[in-house]
Amino acid sequence: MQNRVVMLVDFDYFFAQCEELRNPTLKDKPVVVGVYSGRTEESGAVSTSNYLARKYGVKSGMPLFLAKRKLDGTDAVFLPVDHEYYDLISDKIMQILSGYATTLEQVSVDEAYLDVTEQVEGSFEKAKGYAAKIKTDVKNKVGISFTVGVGPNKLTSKIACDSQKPDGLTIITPDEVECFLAPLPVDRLLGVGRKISARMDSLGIKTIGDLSKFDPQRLVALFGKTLGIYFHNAANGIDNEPVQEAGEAESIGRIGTLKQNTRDLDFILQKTDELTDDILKELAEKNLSFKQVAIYAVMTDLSSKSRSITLEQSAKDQETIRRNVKQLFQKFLNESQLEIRRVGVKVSGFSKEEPRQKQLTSFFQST
Ligand code: TTP
Ligand code: CA
Repeated sequence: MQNRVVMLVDFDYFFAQCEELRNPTLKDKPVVVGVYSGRTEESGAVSTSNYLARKYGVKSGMPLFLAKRKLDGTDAVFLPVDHEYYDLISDKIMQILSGYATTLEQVSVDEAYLDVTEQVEGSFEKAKGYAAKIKTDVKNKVGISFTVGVGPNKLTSKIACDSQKPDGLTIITPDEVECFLAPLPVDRLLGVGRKISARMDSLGIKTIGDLSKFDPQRLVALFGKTLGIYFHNAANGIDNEPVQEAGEAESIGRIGTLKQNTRDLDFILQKTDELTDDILKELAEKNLSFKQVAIYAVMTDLSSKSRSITLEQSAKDQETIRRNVKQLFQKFLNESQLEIRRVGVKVSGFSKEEPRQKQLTSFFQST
């Protein structure tokens, strides 16, 4: 059997990079994106930060007041999380990535595995150029950079990806897997948390290499059959988990920048019509109907707002999206004074079209 070529794509400092994308003046400043708990002005935690802020010791999960203290005296910018916006950017990138792979498995808002075995004909040499091409394409189309790890399975590509960030590209061929993994600390393996790594440490297992040489029967005796076998295989770079398409996307959205800032409804609708057509293409490909339509607007002061509407019945046509987008923007313009800079359209609440006959049968079965 031909070996697999699996890629892990992990977007760099994602939330913070999205913020830099909509406001490029942030690029040379430390940027911290956080969740504000609202109790006091300073209470909350850091979601992520750009690499400049990380140089000052800012880390994900850190209390915001601590991050503020570390960045004292710099021109650091603190922003609240804007999931709607990050989701739109993420959707756009995932859509591009899926065109480059036989299967794409999205694991989080900023991470996806791609099985590209066919595309590169099983060659890791070709995979290098292929990964570089995907990076350039996404950079050109969306403006976001990411890191890629390539290996013969998910386990290896994940660890390869983590080994060099940001904007990294690390390739581990099947021959290199053992040497690559051996010197790494054992807690780099998925499933080896603090407790287990402490236990392994007491057994003299510090590196993945140590674990790979440890008697597998003893591992089973110590950790149980499932975990014991998993640890033995993982340490030896063995992982047969396929790259699996997850269920359908929860939403399909597009976002675009207007040629000029405006409050003119017709001008806005020209852009949203373009975005709508793009969404319709994807809906048709996936044979989906939607039940919610949402709009998104980024204002000239870079604040952003979204509005949505739930339909009485699922729909899949252009007219329904256009009509609701128009209504939502009409209402929105009445409520806001600012000019709009970027606009987005999103549909969600999907159902798959079923043949009428099948619908009837399931109706009778359930009564
Ligand atoms: P990560 O991929 O862990 O981090 P990152 O993309 O910010 O940085 P990099 O990959 O370059 O190291 O997480 C992805 C996003 O998830 C991140 O941008 C923000 C969010 N996140 C949190 O909200 N809280 C957290 O504790 C972590 C780790 C991430
Ligand atoms: Ca990331």
